Amino acid sequence: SGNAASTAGGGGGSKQIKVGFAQEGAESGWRTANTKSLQEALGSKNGIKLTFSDAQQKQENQIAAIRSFITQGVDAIVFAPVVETGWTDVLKQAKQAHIPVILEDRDVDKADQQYITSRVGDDFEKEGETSCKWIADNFNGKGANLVVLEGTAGSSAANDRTTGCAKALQGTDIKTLDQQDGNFTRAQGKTVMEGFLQKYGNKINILYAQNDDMGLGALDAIKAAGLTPGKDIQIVTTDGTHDGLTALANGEFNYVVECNPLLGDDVAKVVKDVVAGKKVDKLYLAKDQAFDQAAAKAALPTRKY
Ligand code: GYE
Repeated sequence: SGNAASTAGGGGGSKQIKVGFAQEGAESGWRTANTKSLQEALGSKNGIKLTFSDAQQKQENQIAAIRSFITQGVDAIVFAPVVETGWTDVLKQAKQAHIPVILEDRDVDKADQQYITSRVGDDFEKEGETSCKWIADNFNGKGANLVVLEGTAGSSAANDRTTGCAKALQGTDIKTLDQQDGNFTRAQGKTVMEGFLQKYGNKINILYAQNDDMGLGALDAIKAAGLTPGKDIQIVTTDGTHDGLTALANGEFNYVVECNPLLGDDVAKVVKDVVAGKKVDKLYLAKDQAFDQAAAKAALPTRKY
């Protein structure tokens, strides 16, 4: 009969899981790959019905999206917090509604950890440390000058990369001339680098851009100033997107530390386990590697993002 046919179908009779995913924006190549990974995994192949929202890097938009997921009565909320602080009220509301909250990518601060079931992400502090260890290894003892394009002010990705970098530079003679927020975008990476070049001219030896996109934007500014990126100014970035590794293979970047954005499958597994009442870990960290120019050339043909 019709009934037998419908219960025999793919889901085995188990009902769909409703998930609301509040993404923080669409600012970078990393973010594009991350959104795609989550949209694929939080879909029918895992028995999930997804509601997606893009907050355009604005906390108030992200809070509104989470509130609407609570009103809709989703089974789980996934979100990538644009900044670390300011979530307590909305997270309390989710708790009162008995909706588990799973972070993907960035973290919230200590005070709000009590409302978080689990986080799937990368180790940003280690990324910062790896980036600046390369700088220390190559420039310590040469009286070199560094400028830093930081990611979105108040984001855990930027805060932790800055902390990790400071650790690696401790005890070296590398001087940080300036560090400013480039909001993880190409446009702002370019504008802020133009300002650095106007202020410090050819005193700058090294640029640490906390993501590929800001580094790519800075390339325009450096070339417009008549300097050769990768030579006059050596450049270290984070992410390892296709565009970033291409600049590295071309000799315009010098070192790229990976930040894996393909978190969707791990997030889907955590969501399914939590909804099924299974115990999950508080933290799932992705594995990241680092690339020099030769490694980038080797990796590019099979790079997935
Ligand atoms: O490095 C950057 C993106 O939070 C790890 O956000 C993420 C960062 C990533 O805009 O490209």
